[in-house]
Amino acid sequence: VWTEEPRALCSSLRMNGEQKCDVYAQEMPNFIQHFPQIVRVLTEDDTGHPEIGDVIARLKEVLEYNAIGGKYNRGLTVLVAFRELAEPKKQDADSLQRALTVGWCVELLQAFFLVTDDIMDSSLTRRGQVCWYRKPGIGLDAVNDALLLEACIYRLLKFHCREQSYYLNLLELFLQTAYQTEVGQTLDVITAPQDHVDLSKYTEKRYKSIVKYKTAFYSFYLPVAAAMYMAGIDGEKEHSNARKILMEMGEFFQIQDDFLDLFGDPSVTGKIGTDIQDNKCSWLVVQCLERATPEQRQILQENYGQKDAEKVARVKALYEELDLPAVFSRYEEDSYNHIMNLIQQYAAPLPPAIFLALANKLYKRKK
Ligand code: GPP
Ligand code: MG
Ligand code: MG
Ligand code: MG
Repeated sequence: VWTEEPRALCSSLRMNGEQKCDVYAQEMPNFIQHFPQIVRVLTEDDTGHPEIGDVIARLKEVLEYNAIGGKYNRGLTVLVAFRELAEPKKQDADSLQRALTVGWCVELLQAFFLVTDDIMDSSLTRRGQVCWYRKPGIGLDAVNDALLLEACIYRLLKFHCREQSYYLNLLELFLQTAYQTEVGQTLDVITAPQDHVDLSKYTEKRYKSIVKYKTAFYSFYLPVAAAMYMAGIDGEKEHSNARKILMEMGEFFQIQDDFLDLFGDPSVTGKIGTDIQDNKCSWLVVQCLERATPEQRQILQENYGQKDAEKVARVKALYEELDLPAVFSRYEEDSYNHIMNLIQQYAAPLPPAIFLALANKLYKRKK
């Protein structure tokens, strides 16, 4: 049943109702205010090396265009989880400063992925503005800009965390997560060839592998795991329990993303969908194939994976005939219940509030 709102669960855990539950909103001003310092540290290189002054100016522009304007959920999760996990006496100003920085590192990893993902997906808009690679004068130079964003992660980690006992854990976590995401992006692009439609590849099994790697690790496990390491929690059991919940949230999050790609409002999501045109193994096409008659399958075969707006509209109409929006609503409800069960089962010894606050951000989101 869809009665237990995260808010109700929070109060049942004797948390302070909505106020304590929306820790994300509380941390937001703090998080945003830290950005100028991130830019300052990253552009200080300038002073000793005047010959790269123009590079630094470009980097500043890249950071401001591509790291700002999202929801900051991933970055805020580091901060929220660190506050829940670290003992109060270990939450001094310097430690919080480091948690803010690591949160921004997750946002920079995201910016690096999004700049390149938008090129691969031929997307038009992102976060309510033109994709960076589509800006006049940028084009494929955006590839190098993305590489700069990635390099910034490791420069920040070195600058702020090099002396910390968890430094190596954080480095390995970011490197491994980037690899996993790239594995996922590879699965995503090779399952969506540009020149032909092969409906037999769009299976539930393939779908789950794609989203586990391309989304769940970096969006959910990474920020919580980073906070765990910073709080001194480095046991394999603790990490695998947290991962169990977070990977499931990640799968749900990407299913929502696929649903919103077609049924979301671009003025709210900030991006115009491309999954049908791009021949993607989207949750919608997988659901469609599980329900389609041979005739409907033929319609999909003839209209999927092409730029033509009429063909895209034909696919959307087919999804509506099959009631996929209702299928999604049912799935959302089931997934919510499933995740609440996982939290009860696997949160300990971590406070369930970390996972509940995340779930609170996720369910029924429109962007
Ligand atoms: C989301 O896919 C996955 C990513 C943004 C990871 C990209 C990974 C790289 C290694 C580049 P998506 O294309 O559905 O996202 P969106 O809908 O935001 O474009
Ligand atoms: Mg994309
Ligand atoms: Mg993509
Ligand atoms: Mg998408």
